[in-house]
Amino acid sequence: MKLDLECSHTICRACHAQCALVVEMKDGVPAKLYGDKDNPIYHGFSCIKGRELAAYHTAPSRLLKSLKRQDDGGFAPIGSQAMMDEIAARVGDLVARHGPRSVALYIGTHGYNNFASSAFANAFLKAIGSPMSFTSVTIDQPGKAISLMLHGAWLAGTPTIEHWDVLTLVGSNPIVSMNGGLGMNPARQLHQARQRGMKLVVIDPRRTDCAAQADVHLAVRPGEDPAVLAAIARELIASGRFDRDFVEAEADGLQRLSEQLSPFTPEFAAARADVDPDAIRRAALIIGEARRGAFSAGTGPNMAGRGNLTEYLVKTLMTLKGFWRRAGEEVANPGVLIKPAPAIAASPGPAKAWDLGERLRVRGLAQCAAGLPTAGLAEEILTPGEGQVRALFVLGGNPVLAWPDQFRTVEAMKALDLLVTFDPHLSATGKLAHYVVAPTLPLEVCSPTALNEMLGNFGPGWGFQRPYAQWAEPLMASPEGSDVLEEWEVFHGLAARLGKPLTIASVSLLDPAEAAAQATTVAPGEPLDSERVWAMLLKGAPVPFEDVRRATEGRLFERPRTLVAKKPEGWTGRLQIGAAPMMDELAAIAAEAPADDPFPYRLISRRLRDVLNSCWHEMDSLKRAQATNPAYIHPEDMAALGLAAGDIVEIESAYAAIRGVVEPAPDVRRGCLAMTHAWGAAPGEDDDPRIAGANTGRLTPVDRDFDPYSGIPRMSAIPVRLRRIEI
Ligand SMILES: Nc1nc2c(c(=O)[nH]1)N[C@H]1C(S)=C(S)[C@@H](COP(=O)(O)OP(=O)(O)OC[C@H]3O[C@@H](n4cnc5c(=O)[nH]c(N)nc54)[C@H](O)[C@@H]3O)O[C@H]1N2
Ligand SMILES: Nc1nc2c(c(=O)[nH]1)N[C@H]1C(S)=C(S)[C@@H](COP(=O)(O)OP(=O)(O)OC[C@H]3O[C@@H](n4cnc5c(=O)[nH]c(N)nc54)[C@H](O)[C@@H]3O)O[C@H]1N2
Ligand code: SF4
Ligand SMILES: [Mo]
Repeated sequence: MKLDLECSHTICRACHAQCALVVEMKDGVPAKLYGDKDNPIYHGFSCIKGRELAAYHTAPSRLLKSLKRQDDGGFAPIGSQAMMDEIAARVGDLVARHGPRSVALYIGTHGYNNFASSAFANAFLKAIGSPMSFTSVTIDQPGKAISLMLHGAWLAGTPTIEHWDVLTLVGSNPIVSMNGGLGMNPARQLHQARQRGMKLVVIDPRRTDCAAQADVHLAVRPGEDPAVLAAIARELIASGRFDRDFVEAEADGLQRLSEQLSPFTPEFAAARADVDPDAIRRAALIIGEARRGAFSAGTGPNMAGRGNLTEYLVKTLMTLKGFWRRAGEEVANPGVLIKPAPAIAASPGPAKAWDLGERLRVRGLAQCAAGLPTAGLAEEILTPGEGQVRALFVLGGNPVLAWPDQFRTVEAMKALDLLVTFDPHLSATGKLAHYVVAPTLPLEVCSPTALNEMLGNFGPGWGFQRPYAQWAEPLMASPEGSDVLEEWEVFHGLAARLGKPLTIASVSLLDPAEAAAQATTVAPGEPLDSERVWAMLLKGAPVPFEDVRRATEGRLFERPRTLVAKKPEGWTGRLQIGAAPMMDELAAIAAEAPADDPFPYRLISRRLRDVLNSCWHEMDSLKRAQATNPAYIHPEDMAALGLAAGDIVEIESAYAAIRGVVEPAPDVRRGCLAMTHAWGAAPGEDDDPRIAGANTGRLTPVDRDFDPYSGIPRMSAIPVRLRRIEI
C-alpha cells in the first residue's frame, strides 16, 4: 500500500468517466484533488464530485460497519464475517427450498465503476446456478443494444472526433453527463471541434449546454425524435446527399426504408414535433454536406417511448452517410486493457435482439440484447409461483429511488425474504434491506480505467479515442475502527461458505468464447488479494498487466499501428437499414391520429451537474448548491399557471402525483418541465420536496406503455398536469 506521498495521482471513480486526478497528500491522506492538466486525454478536466472525492470517504454519513436489520425494524452493526455466515446460510436455504432462480442480482451504476465487484457478483450468481442477473442498462439506454442487433454492428467502429464535419446529439448532454459523443473533457473537445469548423445539430426539448452551441437546435416535443430523424433521413435520400456506394455495398433494406420514410416530410415531422420545418431542412442539409461525422443519442429519447426506433434511426443515418471507419484507415485505439473487435470494414450482419435466454414470468418479458428487463423485476418478486424471486443482492444501485414505478418497487423490496445492499450509505433501498454491506471506497482500493475503455464500444465519441490507460493504487487506509470489505471479497466469502468455486471471466476479452477459454477458477476459500483479482480480470489484455500497473499517472501506450482490413472475399454479413419491426413502428407513427390529451405537459428527465443519480445528495458541500431536484419550467408557462419561483407545484400523471419546487428555466421548451430522477424518498416520506426533493419514478407504472423488448416504461416525456399547491 502506498501512503505518505506528497503528491500522487488517481482515477476518479465517482462516475463512469474515470477522470485523471492529481492528489495532494497531507499526513498520509488525500487533502486536495484536482484534474491533471498534464494528462493527455482529460487535459485537467474534473468536476466537483471528483474534487470532493476525499471528503466523500470521510463523510459522517458513510457506513463504517455493515448493518443488520433487527426485529424492531432498526439496524445494528454486524461484523463482516458473521454477516457473510448469515447471508450464506440464508442463500443456501433459499436455493435448497426454492431453486437457484429465487436469488437475483441487480447491478447499479456503482457496481460497474470497479469491474472486480460486478465480475465476482456475476460469478457468484452463476456458481449457485441462478440466471437472474439484472443491471441498470435496461432502464437507461436499452435501445442502443437492441438497435445494434437489428441493424448489425460495423466491426471497424467509427472515426474519432477530430475527423468529424458534423455531430448530431439526440437527447444527450455530454458536457454535463459525460455520456458519449464528445469523448473525455467534452467541453474542450467541442470547443476544438467547433474552432476547426465542425457543425453541431442538437435535438432536445431543452436548450442544453450543448444545444447552446449548436448550428441547429431542434427543440422538439418530447418523444418525437423518430419522426424528426425519419424526416432527416428522407431528405438525405431525396436530395441524394447520402453515400449510395457504401449503402449498396454494405447494407440491405434501402428500398423498404425509402418507402416507409415517404410520409415523413419535414412538414409532417415538424407538425408532430412542433418545430420549424425549415430547421429540419437546415439540419438535413448540414448533415447531408458532411463527409464524416457522427450521431449520438442519450437517455432522453431512450426513455420517451420508441427508444429502439430512435436508436435504430441513429444507426441507419450513420450508415446512409457512410460515417463508419473504412478499410485502410488507422484504428485510433487498438486497445490497452480491452481487446477490441477485429478491425475489418464489414458487418457480421443483424442478430436476434430479444428472447435470448431467461424469460421473466411477467408480461412476456425476456432477456434482450440489453439484458434481463429490470422494469419487470419488481413484478417477478411480487408474483407468487414457481421461480419467484425471493432474495436480491443490490450492488451499487438504489432501486427505491431509481427504478420506474416506485410504489411497486417498494412493495417488492418489502416482500423479499432477503435483501442485501452493498452501499457506503444507508440508501432509501438500504432502509428496507436485511443487510447493508459497508464497502471500501475507491481511494482505498486499486483499479484501472477498464470501464471507460469498455464504453468505447458503445458508439462514436464514447470511451478513449486513443490507447490510454491509468492504474490507481490505494491512496488511503479505510478509516480507523471500520470493518469494510471490497465487494468482491464478500462474494468470494459467500461462495467459500457455500463450497462453490467461482469462475472469473476476463473483462479484457469481449468475445464470449475467448473469455470463457481464459477464465480463472477460484476454489472455495482460496486466498486472494486485489492485485491477483485484477491479474485475472485483465488476462489476455492487449498490454501486459505489469505495464498497465506502472501507468499510475495515466498515459498513452505505444501500440502497433493497426489499419482497418478490407472485407475478406466471400463475406456475407450486411448491415440492415429496413428491419421489419422498425419499419412497422414507422408505419404506426405515420398512421397515428392526434388524440385528446388530458395531460397538457410533458415531464422530461435531465441530469444535474453536481450529483450522480441518487448519489452525493448527502454531502454538505454539495447540498448548499443543490438542495432539491427542482421542477424547471419555462417562465411563460409559469405565468400561465400562476407560478412563482420557489412555489410548490403538484405534478400529476395518470398514475400518481408528486410535488416539485418551481424554478424558472427559459431553456426548457414550453409545455415541458425538466426534472432529475433518483431524488425524494419512499412514498409518504417526501411530502415536502424542499427537504429531499421529489421522486419522478413514482409517476409511471411499469405495466403500461412499456417497450416490449427491454420492458422500459416512460421515464421521460411523461404526460402530466400541473397545479400550484400550498404545503
Ligand atoms: N425517471 C427517470 N428514472 C431514471 C433515470 C431517468 O433519467 N429518469 N435514469 C436511469 C438511469 S440512466 C440509471 S443508470 C438508473 C440508476 O439506477 P441505480 O444505479 O440503481 O441508482 P443510483 O442512484 O446510481 O445508485 C447508486 C448507489 O450506489 C451507492 N454508491 C456510491 N458509491 C458507491 C461505491 O463506491 N460502492 C458501492 N457499492 N455503492 C456505492 C450510492 O450510495 C447509491 O445508493 O436510474 C434510472 N432511473
Ligand atoms: N453530473 C451528472 N452526470 C451524469 C449523471 C448524473 O446524474 N449527473 N448520470 C449518469 C448516467 S447514469 C447516465 S445514463 C448518463 C446520461 O447521459 P445523458 O443521456 O447525456 O443525460 P442527460 O444530461 O440527462 O441528457 C438527456 C437529455 O435528453 C433530453 N430529453 C428528454 N426527453 C427527451 C426526448 O423525448 N427527446 C429528446 N431528443 N431529448 C429528450 C433532456 O432534455 C436532456 O437534455 O449521464 C451520466 N452522467
Ligand atoms: S466527471 Fe465523473 S469521473 Fe470526472 S471528476 Fe466528475 S465524477 Fe469524477
Ligand atoms: Mo445511467
